[in-house]
Amino acid sequence: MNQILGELHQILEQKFILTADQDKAPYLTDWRKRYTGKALAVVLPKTAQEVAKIVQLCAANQIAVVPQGGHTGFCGGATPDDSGKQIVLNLKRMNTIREIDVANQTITLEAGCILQAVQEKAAEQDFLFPLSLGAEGSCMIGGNLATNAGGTNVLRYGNTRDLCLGLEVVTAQGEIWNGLKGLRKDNTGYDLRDLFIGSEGTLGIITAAVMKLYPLPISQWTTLVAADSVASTIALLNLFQKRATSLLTGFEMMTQESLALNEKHFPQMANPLKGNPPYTVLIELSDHESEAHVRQLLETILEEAFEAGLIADAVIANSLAQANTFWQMREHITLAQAQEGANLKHDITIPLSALESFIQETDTLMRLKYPGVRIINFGHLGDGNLHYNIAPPLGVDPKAFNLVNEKPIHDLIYAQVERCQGSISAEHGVGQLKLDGLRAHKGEVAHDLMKILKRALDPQNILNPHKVVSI
Ligand code: FAD
Ligand code: 2HG
Ligand code: ZN
Repeated sequence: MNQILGELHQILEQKFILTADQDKAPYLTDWRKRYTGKALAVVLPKTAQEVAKIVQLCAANQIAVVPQGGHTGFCGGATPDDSGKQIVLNLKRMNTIREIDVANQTITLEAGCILQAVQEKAAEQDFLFPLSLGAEGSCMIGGNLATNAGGTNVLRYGNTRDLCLGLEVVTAQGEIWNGLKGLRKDNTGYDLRDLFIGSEGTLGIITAAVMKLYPLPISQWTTLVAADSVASTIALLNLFQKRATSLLTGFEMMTQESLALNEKHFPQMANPLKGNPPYTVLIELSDHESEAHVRQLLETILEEAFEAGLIADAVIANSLAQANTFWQMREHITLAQAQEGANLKHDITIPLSALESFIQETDTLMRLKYPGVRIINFGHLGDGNLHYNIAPPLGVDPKAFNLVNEKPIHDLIYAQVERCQGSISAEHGVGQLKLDGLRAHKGEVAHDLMKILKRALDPQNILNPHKVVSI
């Protein structure tokens, strides 16, 4: 092992090879504090060439590499195992925006760019980079691509995969694949880019990307509305889809119980809607015409929704600051859950036509089998993506509760997901958290194909082994 560290010094300056426990520690525990691993070293390369040389060295010595961005992932994908033999390769020093191509409406950037910095850079040139999620102040574009992150704008702009036109990737053999063409059409055989996106560092290390940019909307209106049932929220979504079409950029749902937890930990996040409605929906419209045009449209649709009995109350944000407060209320649910203690996350997608039945049946089963359990259900309803998270009954220690109940609760919820033809991972990925459940969920043929791909691209199994699929 000392020999490897010695050879790493031929590639990187000493200060970019972390080996002391206190220096490595921040890179070894995930955001949820669910996983803590050990590492031979944490390395911080600055260029794709350095990444390639590190991978070559690891390949020659059969040492596993765990790629890492902002380490905000929810599935333990960026945390090494506890052998102390793996190398964590964090990309944060690769944070250069290489180019904004105004005519092509693209941005070429390195994997370690922080998402929020990318949004800000794009806005400076009057562009929107639409990927947006609660962790945007610390997650990195390489991590977003590797997890195919979703977030709050998927409804209009798609997930990270849809925003990507090209990639630069270091392969498991330590070669650099330059696929950084910013083309919107390119049917030249297998789509390698799509293979790496969402592969969570198991097939290659993403070092740079070309991403799409969009014109910045000139006006956005955000509203919170109260609904009584899942059926009404879906009917409301369909109404907005019909009347606002592509102007609809956000449609997020929060249950009463989710917002109560928010208010407990962040009293300033109180719901401005009266009477704690069963469902609070955050809706955002974005327009390129005029402020008056979109405001008028919003009011007309809300009126129609009132008349149809779909909503009971609505508050339209009267300033950007108030709109931000509405969004913060939505995004603080994750933080409120973290404050409350460990919880069981279920990041699932259900076809919208089956959503009501899923929630009704699953809520009933959960309350029957686990009396007092708190169902913290919220999410990107416009995408059919629920965060159906479970917290123990009040006063029960979360760790003790999860120790006994984690598996049966996952089994119960995932059985309902299968019944409804949904997905057990909508946007957070698989990592190590869902490794075991994946085979049953994907089916044998799909799972075997995934293993064949992994073996073909990484025959030595050195890239993030035992994440996503085990070979
Ligand atoms: P990491 O956590 O560092 O890594 C994630 C995975 O990608 C790991 O498997 C890692 O090995 C791999 N990886 C990282 N960088 C590379 C690379 N350059 N090349 C190859 N593999 C790599 N996710 C959503 O989808 N939607 C949300 O709305 C959302 N909201 C969140 C809110 C909060 C408060 C938090 C803490 C997280 C949220 N997430 C959300 C989860 C997380 O932010 C995303 O998964 C994000 O894309 C991870 O980026 P990261 O840079 O932190 O990646
Ligand atoms: C969100 O949509 C994130 O806010 C986090 O995906 C979801 O905390 C969660 O489970
Ligand atoms: Zn989410």
